[in-house]
Amino acid sequence: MGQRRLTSALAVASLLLASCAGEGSEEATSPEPVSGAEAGNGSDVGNGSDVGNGSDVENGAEPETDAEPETDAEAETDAVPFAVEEQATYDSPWALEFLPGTSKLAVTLQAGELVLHDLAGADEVSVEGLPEGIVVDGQGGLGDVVAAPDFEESGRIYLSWVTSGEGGTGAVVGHAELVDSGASAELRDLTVIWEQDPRASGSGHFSHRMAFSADGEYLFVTSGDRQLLDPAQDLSSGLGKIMRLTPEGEPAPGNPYADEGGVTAQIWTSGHRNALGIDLDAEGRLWSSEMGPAGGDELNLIEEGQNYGWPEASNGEHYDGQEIPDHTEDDDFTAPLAWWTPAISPGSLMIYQGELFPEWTGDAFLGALSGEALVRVELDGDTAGEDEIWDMGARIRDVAEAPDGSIWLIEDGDGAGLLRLTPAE
Ligand SMILES: [Ca+2]
Ligand SMILES: [Ca+2]
Repeated sequence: MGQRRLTSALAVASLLLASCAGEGSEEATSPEPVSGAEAGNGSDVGNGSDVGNGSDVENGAEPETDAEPETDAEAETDAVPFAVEEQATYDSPWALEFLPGTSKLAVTLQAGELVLHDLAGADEVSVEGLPEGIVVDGQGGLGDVVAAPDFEESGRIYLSWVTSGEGGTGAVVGHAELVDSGASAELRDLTVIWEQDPRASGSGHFSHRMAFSADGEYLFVTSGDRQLLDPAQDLSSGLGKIMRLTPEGEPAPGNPYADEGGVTAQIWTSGHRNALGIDLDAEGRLWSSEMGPAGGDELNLIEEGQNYGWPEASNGEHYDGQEIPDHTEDDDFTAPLAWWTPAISPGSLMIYQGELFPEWTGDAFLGALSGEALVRVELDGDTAGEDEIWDMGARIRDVAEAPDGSIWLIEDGDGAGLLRLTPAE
């Protein structure tokens, strides 16, 4: 606790950006990285990706483990523009949420534990009354945690996790009242309000990240493609979509396919692979980060009814080398505003609204898993500009903004550090 870890890091080189539609179709045939990553930029992203080596691709499904990337490039160290202090460590944490009006940071652990970390220094508390039957396997487990817009009055939080049932596994979302007495804490009236539909076999690409709209009226939930690919283009399937729901999990009124009923009525956008990051900017625009296959990780501006292309278009390729046409201007898909090849594996997204790092207000921050980095992308209105990639020397699972404007990261895996970033002296 409080141990100071001097971070050094990579500098980095703006790997690319600017996706530029249109720029790429012929690059699809090239074995070279499609974009960015000039030789010697110090990035160690290697051939990293969110999944394995792709050798077990069968039946159109994709491999699913979070494999360690090759890290054969020499990292050129350089001072990162922030100081890093480790606050605590956890085993396989997944998500961070600062609880409004309190000194508490909620941390989910994939194995099915919710911990309250007190910024004021009181002992940590493990919350009682977590859901039963959480499936902890592969990418599955306890997932995201977000505070309801009226948390300060209601104490309500939303959790996502993976369950199994007829048809296989699938993500669910529930809400509960968090009652925190200081020495102990519990969830009351836990109610499941949404189930990923359909369920599927395997343990990958649940996504199940959540964010509330700026007015607090709607809950966005990312629903991954479960490594089945084609359902992402099928509006009768709930997979490969971003859903817009009421706070009780009903399809939001005014959704683009509201008249269709069923799961289709939940859909806000389609053509997603594994959207593990979602956040709003100060103007209320919704952004999402998405893991591509081999390359083609994306930062997307999420707008009603748009189709983001997967698996018909991607700036990456299939793991077995099979081409996927790159995004172009005239393919009827919405292209990413920033993208990365080779993969960095963005597992989280936070749009910074604080003042502690004034030059970064309004910018997007992505935690990179295989890239073992924190990535900043300059946002200006609805456009994305340059990026910076800072080597953190560990897979980054989530990124969050604290009430004081400091940036907090949580590493991935066992013994993962909870890191507080403040401006360098
Ligand atoms: Ca896309
Ligand atoms: Ca491609």
